[in-house]
Amino acid sequence: ENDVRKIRLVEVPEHDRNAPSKWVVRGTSVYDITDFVEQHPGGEVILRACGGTIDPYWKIFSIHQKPEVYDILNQFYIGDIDERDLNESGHVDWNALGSKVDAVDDPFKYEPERDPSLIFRTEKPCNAETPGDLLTDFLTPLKLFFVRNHLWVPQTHESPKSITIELSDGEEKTYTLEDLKVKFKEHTITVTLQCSGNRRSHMSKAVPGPTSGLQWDVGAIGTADFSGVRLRDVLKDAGYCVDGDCPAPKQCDSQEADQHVHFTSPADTYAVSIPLQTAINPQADVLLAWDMNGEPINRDHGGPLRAIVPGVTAARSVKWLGKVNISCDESQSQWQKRDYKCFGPNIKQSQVRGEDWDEAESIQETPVQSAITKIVKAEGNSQTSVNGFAFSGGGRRIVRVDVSADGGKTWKQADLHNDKAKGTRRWAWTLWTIDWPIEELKPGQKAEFVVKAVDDAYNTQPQSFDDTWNFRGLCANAWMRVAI
Ligand code: MTE
Ligand code: MO
Repeated sequence: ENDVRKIRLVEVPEHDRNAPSKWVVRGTSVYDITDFVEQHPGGEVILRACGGTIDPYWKIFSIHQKPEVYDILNQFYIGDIDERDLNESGHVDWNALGSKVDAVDDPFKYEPERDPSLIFRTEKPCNAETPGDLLTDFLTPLKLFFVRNHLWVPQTHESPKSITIELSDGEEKTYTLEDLKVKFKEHTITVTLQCSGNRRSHMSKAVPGPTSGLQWDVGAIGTADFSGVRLRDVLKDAGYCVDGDCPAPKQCDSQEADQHVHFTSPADTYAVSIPLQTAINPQADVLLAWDMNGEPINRDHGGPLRAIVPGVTAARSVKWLGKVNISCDESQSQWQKRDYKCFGPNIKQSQVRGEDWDEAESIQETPVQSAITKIVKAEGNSQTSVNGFAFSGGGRRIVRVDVSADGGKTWKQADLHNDKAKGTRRWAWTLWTIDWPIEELKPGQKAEFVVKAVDDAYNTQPQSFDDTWNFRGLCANAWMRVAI
């Protein structure tokens, strides 16, 4: 304990965002986070706290207040504030520094209003899902559409009103929303967006144990008509050769010759990428979208402009989109490199090192999924009606939904609703219903309804979560069971 380095408070402001070594203070401990800044999930915002205390920020960004985050910070511990700079109650006497302690502007002050029937998993940032029994419309009503924000919602004046396309040679072209509307053909496609973490709470009950992340039930999913222009058309206009006599594509040094398209939201600093092959494929329907169910995309869902990547995990459909660029490598962001990847069921989070993350595959197209959303119990002589959705990634249609009332011993096929979806392939979920005659549900005995779906590649869902378990609880798609 004598080895603890004692740091005088006046030294702290010298290690601000512009200094070569950047410090933050939490409580009375000092951390040199220079090497962490680049990996910070929230991006550059961490720089605001450098040269001062991180405490007021963590009060606002309360997602930091958990052991995993304390562990990360502890790796960068360098010493304690000298006792001479503490007040009688043992706290750092920041007042001694005078003007150095600015009030922290709370970026969550300007969040939009939200429907109280959503289930809020966190408030700041807002992560809210649709209750299952309200997921019964083919097109999800906008006010009920799940919200998944990693950070704050940009204010209207902060969100980009134009989009800059940067090609691999660095050449840039910028389009305002108006430019996009007048220059290119408008397309409307029906797309189901599903968060990679949907049904995570179900996976958390599997034998390997709890998973880390927001413990969603079935409602981190929704379907809407999105209107906008094809990214392919815009890339072509910006000078990228998409068809005809194209020169040989740029040679990339990385192992995969494939290039990637990055989507960046400058306002909340979120960024991810998709394969260039998906972006330019005319059958993939990737959009720069401004309308959702016929209305301008609202603030929560990424308006004025967001990327829509159909059939791909919703994390790639970047909201408040401002920049699109082509690169030899995947996006280097936290959300591309250190998240949205599944490891084997034997791997614990603490075992995974940087190289392991680099080698694991990013989730793009998602596996076949289904869920029971609403059960209407039989009254008198009627039938018990079981309802749900089924969905598969990559534009694969749902061809069959099997439902059991006895825990998966015997099965029947559900009626698939005949909702028409717009788009080159099937990017939307299929809703289904099955009515179970009362006499087939043994009186006095508990029924356990189970659902599994089959897509047009004859992929189906795993029976249990035990063997697809991964510590982040991603792609949770085992049979769904509901006992009544
Ligand atoms: N885009 C930005 N700019 N910031 C975000 O936090 N979250 C992503 C994606 N796009 C996110 C984003 C994730 S993980 C999901 S699941 C979807 O947006 C959610 O879209 P929604 O909130 O419109 O339902
Ligand atoms: Mo997500």
